[in-house]
Amino acid sequence: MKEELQKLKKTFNSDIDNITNLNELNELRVNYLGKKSKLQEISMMMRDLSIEEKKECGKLMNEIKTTFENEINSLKEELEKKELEEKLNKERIDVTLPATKIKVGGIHPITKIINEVEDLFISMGYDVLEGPEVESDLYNFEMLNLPKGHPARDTQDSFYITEDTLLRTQTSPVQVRTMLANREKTPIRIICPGKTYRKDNDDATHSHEFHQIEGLVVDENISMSDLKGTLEIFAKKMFGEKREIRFRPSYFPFTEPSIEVDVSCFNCGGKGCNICKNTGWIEILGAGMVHPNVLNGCGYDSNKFTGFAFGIGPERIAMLKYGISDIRNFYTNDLRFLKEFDKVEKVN
Ligand code: 2NL
Repeated sequence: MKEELQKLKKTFNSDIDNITNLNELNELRVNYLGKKSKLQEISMMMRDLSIEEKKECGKLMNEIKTTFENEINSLKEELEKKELEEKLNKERIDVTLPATKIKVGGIHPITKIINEVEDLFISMGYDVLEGPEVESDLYNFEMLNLPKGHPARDTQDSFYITEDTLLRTQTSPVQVRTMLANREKTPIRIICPGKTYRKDNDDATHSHEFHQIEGLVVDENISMSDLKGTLEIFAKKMFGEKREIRFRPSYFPFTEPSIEVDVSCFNCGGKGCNICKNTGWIEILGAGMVHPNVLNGCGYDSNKFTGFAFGIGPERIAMLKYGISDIRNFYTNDLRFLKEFDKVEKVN
């Protein structure tokens, strides 16, 4: 029996040498220490031995069993460590690899201009108001001193939806609505940004869909000099602190007097260049004192209240400020244009 045990030890030694992973090791444990193992078989045979022999063999058997267990356990530890290391090696992450680029959208140039203008006028106490793009003929034309048949309606060829609804040609109907809702409550200090529509043939400088930011101030004792001071602040903010402005007489049905406003050229400073067409001045917007007919029609007694209004074209401001020569760039959504533009921050 002793020989049996020695033999078993030998085969165990050679078997354990061939173990390469935990599964094989587990099999080995079942083979050598399990209920149907060789060791168990030998211990059954011990029943027929004498007490002396039982003692001796039992001792040897326990020693062998302990050796098996110890060897299996230490190999188990070794293999577990090895498998963990392999796993960690395989799953190693290279933290120095460049990260996947996440594409972020930019702010559209027109939105940028509108935000900038809004911020400026909010800082001067104005409210920002929006209104419907589908308007009534009444608010879009009639209340703005443009009765049916007025020649200025022809120059604003419009998209009519029904006989008396249309896509607004300017954002002034928002201001009309505001005055009507407040009736002699003053002051009114608002700017109204938004989309506007005119039946134009699109080219480099015309678009049938464009934006406007209109401003309106109504109170007692509002004069042309308030308008001039306000627009000077606007011109300096948008085109640089050194800018000057000048007023030229003009005509709009809803203002009297009406003016066009020029800013001294931000490119040549007034000397003359191709941007200002050698005049030293660039037209930036139209404005005027609110026509008495508009004030009266909207519920403000024109003998008591006066006001100024102005209309800014964000497309025109963006084209000047960022040197864009074709208005269609704003609407064709070419990412190369929008991306390129997003890098530009400010003139002067
Ligand atoms: C332009 C400049 C302008 C106004 C818009 C306005 C609004 C009300 C009353 C009086 Cl409610 N005026 N807006 C005034 C002057 C000019 O826009 O180039 N328009 C075609």
